[in-house]
Amino acid sequence: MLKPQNGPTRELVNLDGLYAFKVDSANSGLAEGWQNARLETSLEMGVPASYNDVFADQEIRDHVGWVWYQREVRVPRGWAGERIHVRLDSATHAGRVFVDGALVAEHLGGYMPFGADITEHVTAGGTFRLTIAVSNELTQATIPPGSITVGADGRRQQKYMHDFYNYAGLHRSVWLYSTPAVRVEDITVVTGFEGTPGELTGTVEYRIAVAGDAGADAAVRVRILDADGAEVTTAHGVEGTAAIPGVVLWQPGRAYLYALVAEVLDADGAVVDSYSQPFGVRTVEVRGTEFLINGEPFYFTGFGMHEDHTTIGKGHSDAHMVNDFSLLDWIGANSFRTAHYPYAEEVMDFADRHGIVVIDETAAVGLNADFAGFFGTTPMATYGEMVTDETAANHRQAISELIARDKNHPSVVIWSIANEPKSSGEGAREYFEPLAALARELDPTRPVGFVNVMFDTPDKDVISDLFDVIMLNRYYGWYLNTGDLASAEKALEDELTTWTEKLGRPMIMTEYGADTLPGFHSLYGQPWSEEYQADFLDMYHRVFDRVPALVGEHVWNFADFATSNGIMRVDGNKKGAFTRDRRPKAAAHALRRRWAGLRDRA
Ligand code: BDP
Repeated sequence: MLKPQNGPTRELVNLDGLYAFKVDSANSGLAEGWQNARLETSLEMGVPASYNDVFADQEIRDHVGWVWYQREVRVPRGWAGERIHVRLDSATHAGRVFVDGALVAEHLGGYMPFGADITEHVTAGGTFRLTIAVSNELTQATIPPGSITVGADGRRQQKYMHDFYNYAGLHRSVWLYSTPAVRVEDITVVTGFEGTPGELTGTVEYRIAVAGDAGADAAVRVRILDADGAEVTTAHGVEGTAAIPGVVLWQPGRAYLYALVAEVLDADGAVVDSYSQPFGVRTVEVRGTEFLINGEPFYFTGFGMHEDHTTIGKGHSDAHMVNDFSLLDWIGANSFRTAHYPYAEEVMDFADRHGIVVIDETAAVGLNADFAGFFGTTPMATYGEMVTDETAANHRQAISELIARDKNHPSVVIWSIANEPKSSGEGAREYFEPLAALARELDPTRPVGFVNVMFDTPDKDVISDLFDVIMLNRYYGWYLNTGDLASAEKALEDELTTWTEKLGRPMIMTEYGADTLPGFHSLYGQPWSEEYQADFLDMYHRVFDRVPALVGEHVWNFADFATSNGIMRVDGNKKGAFTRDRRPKAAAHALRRRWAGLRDRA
């Protein structure tokens, strides 16, 4: 699944900006054929952004179902004879795309790109009406799951078992692009290296899929360019291995990117299509209780994050992204987890270019009936009741699409296939065994994991042995032993020791954190105070430093974020080291002392 790009044989037009916008209050737009005419509305909406917090209108914020976006698009006149495609980087959670009324693409799952070849529907130099319907509904079958209740007054309400607000809309860019009919459709790059330090040779195994009828005499050429654009080697054929003598490795904190330029050549050797795929040469491996990048032990410092900002919600914004990465750098973080869904491709590209390590997660969050009380949803007894075959099919799709989209990012070192699913009791193993196998089959080169919830301690969990790393979210001192860090310290260390004895695999603390009200100070170790958050993290760090198999710490969360309404949340989740508008709490300074110190010693 290649990201569209400008190149010698391809052109790209960005379709972000203002769209006519209409809320489908009765969810009747499809039946009434809104796609066939100009939307009757005076509202406009900016793309990319979540629409929920943009209007001063509670009905829009609380709407459950479809909303519609529409704009006119002009196709560049130079595109005659080319294939013309539309691409949405995401539509949360379901999208339908119409070109002058014709349905050209639809997709379920809110965090993945999709699109269509619309050549037959448009003309170069002409215009068309682009209409996009987006639904925010979550059901038992979707990833993430949810349920819709209907009140006595007929109002529909969306419930879900995850702790972040169900923002919706076109969160990422929309594109129109051209390609030749015969084109590079996909590229897979797997890297390695051999030799001794100072004289390393990189190995680049590549596989290229070509679409269209290339003809028997067509050929594929691969050119590998270094970061300055100088050609370092070439290869021929749709798959093969190229060597890079004197390779510069991609390393955490020291990124180095090459480009693999895949070219389809016609019988005369002329370039028909060309696609430039950035990649880094690095390896990832789990050995015993160690997590190795390029053969060297790596210790993760950083956060579970969220795509979340005031007003734009989950909308991608380059400036906000740069700000977040700048804060990660300031605090000394070397990594983050894309909790609890795949992030915008711009984020992954930025991490690649800046040497930030990523745990890449699917949107499978909330597959856990034990949270029903917390989120006020119906409790369910068994796995079968909680998830259906359709859930499993959508979960497989989520894993497959994530790996297809992100497989070439050197920054990605672990696939996280779920956050806090129920991993104990009947049905859990049957559900997860095929999913772990699928992730490994699709990418045999990266460790696979899931994030374990605090209820499913090593005595109860029945699936962790299926995975390469143990990723744990723990809240001793917050949800358990609230305000009692001495008891929490003992409980935490005991549990980590038990995991080590049970599985002997590397462990990453993927969440630990305490809600904190900025400006609330206490001499008495009171939960919610800035002092308590700092002491809480400090206690965890003491324990981590005593447990050799613990190979990483990701604080929950990078910044405060929006959640659904509930008596456990005051204006959202406040476990951020930064506030929602990215001001540091006391804990941020404490983390900086620890992590920047660790980084400088490395
Ligand atoms: C964990 C979840 C995370 C929550 C966090 C919390 O993985 O999404 O926001 O707890 O309660 O259970 O703050």
